[in-house]
Amino acid sequence: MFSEELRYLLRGEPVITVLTGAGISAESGVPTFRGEDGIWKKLKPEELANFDAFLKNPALVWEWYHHRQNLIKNIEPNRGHYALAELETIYKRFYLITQNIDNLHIRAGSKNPIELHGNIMRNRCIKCGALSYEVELLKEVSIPECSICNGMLRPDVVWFGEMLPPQSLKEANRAMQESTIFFSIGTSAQVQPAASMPIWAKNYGAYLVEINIEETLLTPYVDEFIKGKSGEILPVLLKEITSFKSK
Ligand code: BV8
Repeated sequence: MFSEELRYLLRGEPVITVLTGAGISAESGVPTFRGEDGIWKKLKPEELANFDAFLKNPALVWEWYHHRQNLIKNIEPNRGHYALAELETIYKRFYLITQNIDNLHIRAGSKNPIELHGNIMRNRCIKCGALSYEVELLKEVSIPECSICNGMLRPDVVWFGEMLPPQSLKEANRAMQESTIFFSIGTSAQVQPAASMPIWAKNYGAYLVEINIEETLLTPYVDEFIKGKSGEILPVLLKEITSFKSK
């Protein structure tokens, strides 16, 4: 399943960066965006996942996020998330960059994922900027308000047309420049700037591996494409690594 080249690099002291997308959470039951049951099949992102839509109809946008928060509350990380959390204990230099807002990497034990697009379990006041975590408390409120200044709360996620958090971008840039192996896992590689990160890492010299159930826009550029479900492939990768690391 894995090339000799990849095994050789993993046996050494690589700097590993992993970029994940919605595909890594699919086996937990979180709908992806472009799959058969994809979120964007039913809803148009421009109608919901952008600030203008929010200002126009905050209650509708909140209804969508409350729905997604409720869905995510009832599901568990899968073996792919846990394998990545385990890998970061084996390799000293390991970066996890995620496009996902579902909080599943943190729940699986990943220590400090670089959350490019924020986290659905955190809210932010559009007036004073205060962050709040009492998502559960606010579930029934159609437009939650800030407990500090009574301003309107929004989900602390990055919408289309919004800049990514500067600190996350800074950490992601460092990971791209330093990585010797870059894994792109469960992403259709269509949303910028995340979609360009594997290419930048490869241009900086990383060995680029893609894990996906189907080819993507990125596939022509990767050094190694491993077809399959991340929840099945990552535990096998972890097992191989622990076997030669223990020798
Ligand atoms: C930005 C959070 C600078 C919210 C998300 C015009 C004006 C303004 C901007 C743009 C513009 N034109 C283009 C842009 C840039 C825009 C963009 O890229 N648009 C795209 C659609 C063309 N990007 C932005 O706006 C970004 N900001 O550029 O700022 C700027 C600012 C102003 C003006 C100009 C520039 C911000 C983008 C962030 C948007 N927020 N999420 C929320 O979720 O509610 S995006 C959201 O969609 C996700 O976070 C993720 O990034 C993306 C979905 O992609 P994937 O994760 O890849 O999921 P997808 O379903 O597509 O694919 C799943 C994959 O998994 C598939 O390949 C499938 O085969 C695979 N899979 C399935 N099951 C498995 C599996 N693989 C393995 N195992 C399995 N079991």
